[in-house]
Amino acid sequence: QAIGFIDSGVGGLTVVKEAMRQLPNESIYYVGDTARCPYGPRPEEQVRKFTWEMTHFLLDKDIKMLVIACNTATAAALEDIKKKLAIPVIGVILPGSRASIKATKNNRIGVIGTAGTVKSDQYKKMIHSKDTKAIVTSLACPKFVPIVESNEYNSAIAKKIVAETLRPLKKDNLDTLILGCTHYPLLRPIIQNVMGDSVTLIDSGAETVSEVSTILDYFDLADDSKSRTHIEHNFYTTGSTQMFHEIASEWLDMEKI
Ligand code: DGN
Repeated sequence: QAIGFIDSGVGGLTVVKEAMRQLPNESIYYVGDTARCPYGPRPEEQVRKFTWEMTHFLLDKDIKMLVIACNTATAAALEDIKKKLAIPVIGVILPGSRASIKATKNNRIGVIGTAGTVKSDQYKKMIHSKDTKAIVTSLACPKFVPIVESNEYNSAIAKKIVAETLRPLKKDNLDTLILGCTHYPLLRPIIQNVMGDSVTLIDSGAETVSEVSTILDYFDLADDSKSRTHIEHNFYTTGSTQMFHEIASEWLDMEKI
């Protein structure tokens, strides 16, 4: 049985990349709702509906665990989906929050994400529920996802937009910045360059995969490498397969997707 991953587009591939590294014996089913991306500006109710649609698609494939590899969808739908499914379900916000508390030394944490994620205030709430001292600054970066989805994440225009968007955060003396959108790790080198080396970037997706591993072990669901005949990775998109394929094969460094 495979682990299911869902995202509004290619962003969840950053989580899958980490899963392939940390959990090389696991099969993966991925669905990206590229046709309806971005989710960021959509009403919460609609994001919840779309997230359920992807979830049902993957349940039909008989997955053993679901990773909501999208912050916007996690904020809108995790609690609802978790309550209703019999398999383990995990989102990306709690693992990212935990990692930021661990990383910060001056208790100044920044969060960047979509408008939906920032509006939900879930990172701030989560961090404060664990560590009341931290000062959390959030910033919506609605221009970032379209740059990634159009495969321009290495371009000069990407550098310009990231620098302009993150400028307001520079005055906050942050030592930790959560990449609160799974698309953002593709922009990581540019974000790091803009924020400077003194700021630790937290990739919520990568943190999530460490927790996936713990959950698989806990429920005795991990695939035993010795008994495996082959590992299968299946990727689905609701949008252009060509663009998805280009980004996926480059990002995941896989010939055959
Ligand atoms: N990758 C998604 C996230 O982590 O929030 C959002 C992308 C989007 O739909 N704007």
